[in-house]
Amino acid sequence: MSEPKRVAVTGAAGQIGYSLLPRIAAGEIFGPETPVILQCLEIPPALGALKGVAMEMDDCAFPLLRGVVCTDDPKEAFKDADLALLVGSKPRGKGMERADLIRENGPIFVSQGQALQAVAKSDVRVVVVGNPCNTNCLIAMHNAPELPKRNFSAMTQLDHNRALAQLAGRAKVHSSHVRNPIIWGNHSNTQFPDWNFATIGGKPAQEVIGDVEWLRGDFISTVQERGKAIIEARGLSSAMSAANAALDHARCLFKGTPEGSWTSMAVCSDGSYGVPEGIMCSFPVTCRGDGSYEIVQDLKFDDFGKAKFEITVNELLGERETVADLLK
Ligand code: NAX
Repeated sequence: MSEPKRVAVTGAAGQIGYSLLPRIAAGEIFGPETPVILQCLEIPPALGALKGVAMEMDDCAFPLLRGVVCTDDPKEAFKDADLALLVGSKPRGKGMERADLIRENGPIFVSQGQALQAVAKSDVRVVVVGNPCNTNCLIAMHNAPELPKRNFSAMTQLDHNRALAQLAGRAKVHSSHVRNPIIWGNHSNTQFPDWNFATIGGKPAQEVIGDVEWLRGDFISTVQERGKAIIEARGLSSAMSAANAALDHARCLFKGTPEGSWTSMAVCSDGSYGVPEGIMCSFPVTCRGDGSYEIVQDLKFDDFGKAKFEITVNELLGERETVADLLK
C-alpha cells in the first residue's frame, strides 16, 4: 500500500458530491493499492448534511478510506491536497443570465485559488466542475499564481462522454467501440462537439454513420443541450453522470489516456489552434498518467468546424472580460 492521497472535494454535500465521494473512496481514481483521505468543503448551512454524508461514508467501511474531513474552511479542506475537485458553486437561479451566474460564483474561486496556493501540495491537480467551469477555473488559476498553470483544468468530460454515447447510439454499437470525439471550447451550449476525428470500430465515424446532416444538426444540438434535457426529465441536473465524468477526468490525469485515444479537457490555452493564450478552452488532450497532459496538435478544421469553434472561443473571451477584475 502506498501513502494515502488527499482528495479535496468542494460542495461535497451536493448531488454530485453524493455520487462522487463513495467512488473516490472505492479507489476509482488512484486504484486499489492507494488509500485516500477525503477532505470535504461545504458552506456553513450545509455542514449538517455533510455530517450525514460522512456518517454514511463510515457505514460503507471502505477498505481504502483513511479519513473524512468535513469543514467550511478552505484552508483545512485543501491542506496538503494531491487533487482538488472544485464542485461547489451556486446554481443558476430563475431568470438569472449566464453573466450573473459568472459574477455570482467568481468570488468563490478567488478565495479557493488563494487557499489552494497557501496550503495544497505544490503539485496539486485542480479540476473545476462547478459552473461556469471554464471561467471559474480561470479565476482559481489566476488567484494561485505560484501554482503551475498546467495543474488546472475544467471538466468537459461529461460532454465528451455524451458525444461518445450519441455516436454509439446512432451507429447501434456499444460506446466502447467509439473513440476520439472532441469537445472544443466552452462547457456551455456554444461548445463544438466534433465527430470529424472520431472512429467507430476503427473506421471514421462519418463513414459509419453516413449522415452528415445528422452529425451537423441533431448530434451537435443533442450534446449541447443534454444537460437541459436531463433537467426536464429528472427535475434535477445531471449528477450521477457528472460525478462519473469527474472520475474519468481525474483518472485520465493520474492513470493516463489509453494508447491511441484522447479525451477532452478545458486547459489553459498555449495558443494551440489559434486560441488566444490564457483562456481555459476545451481541447483534445492525451495524458501520460503523471498528472500532466498534452494538447493534441495538427487536427484540421473544415469551414463548418472553424465557424463553430470561433463562436465558442469568442464566448470564453467574453467571459474573461466579465471577470477581469477577479483575475490577478
Ligand atoms: P448542488 O446544488 O446539489 O450542490 C452544490 C453544493 O455546493 C451545495 O451543497 C452547496 O452548499 C455547495 N457550495 C456552494 N457554495 C460553496 C462554496 N463556496 N464552497 C463549498 N461548497 C459550496 O449542485 P450539484 O448538482 O452537485 O452541481 C454542482 C456544480 O456542478 C454546479 O455548479 C453545476 O452547475 C455543475 N455541473 C457541472 C457540470 C460539468 O460538466 N462541468 C455538469 C453537471 C453540473 O451541472
